[in-house]
Amino acid sequence: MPTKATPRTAEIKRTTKETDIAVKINLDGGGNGTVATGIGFLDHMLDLFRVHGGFDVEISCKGDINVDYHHSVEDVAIVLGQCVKTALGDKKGIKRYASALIPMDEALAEVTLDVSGRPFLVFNAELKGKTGDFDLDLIEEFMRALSYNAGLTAHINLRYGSNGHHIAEAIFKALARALADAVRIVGDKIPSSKGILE
Ligand SMILES: [Mn+2]
Repeated sequence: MPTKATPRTAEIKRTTKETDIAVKINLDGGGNGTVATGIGFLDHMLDLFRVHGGFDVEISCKGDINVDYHHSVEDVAIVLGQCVKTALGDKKGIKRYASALIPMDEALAEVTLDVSGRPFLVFNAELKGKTGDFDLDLIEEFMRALSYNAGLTAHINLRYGSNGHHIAEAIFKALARALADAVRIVGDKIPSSKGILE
């Protein structure tokens, strides 16, 4: 059984013509770390992910933000997802399923996860327009890239809310808390009747 003594960690670097990214994660950390993606709002969301998940996270990204934020947002999610999947290893002893319902002022968001190894995203949240200079429709792109590369089945449902900043924040906090709960070690078996989780 994985113990506290063997923290589940991963570190991945990825360089393309569009972005240059390095991500480090410890799923059994204390919420420490630094995030520097060159995009203020994304740094804010990833800091929430780090703190509310209790994950130690180091993220750096140098991306083609002269174009827009799309490549950087998506590629950070790809590498973060790959790190989560790598750190989880064979998933022995994890809780696997978890859900979090998190309010942020007038917004209430629910994230339900299955650490199944089978990627799937259901995203029911109206997020249009901008907050600051950040296009809010990139949140769905982020969640798709993260869930596909981490091997998560993720259902993201906004119960209600009107302010784009609040909605995004409620979603990231709910994601972090649901993920922290779903990857928690609660036993010593692989939680699947197949005996394996990809
Ligand atoms: Mn905020």
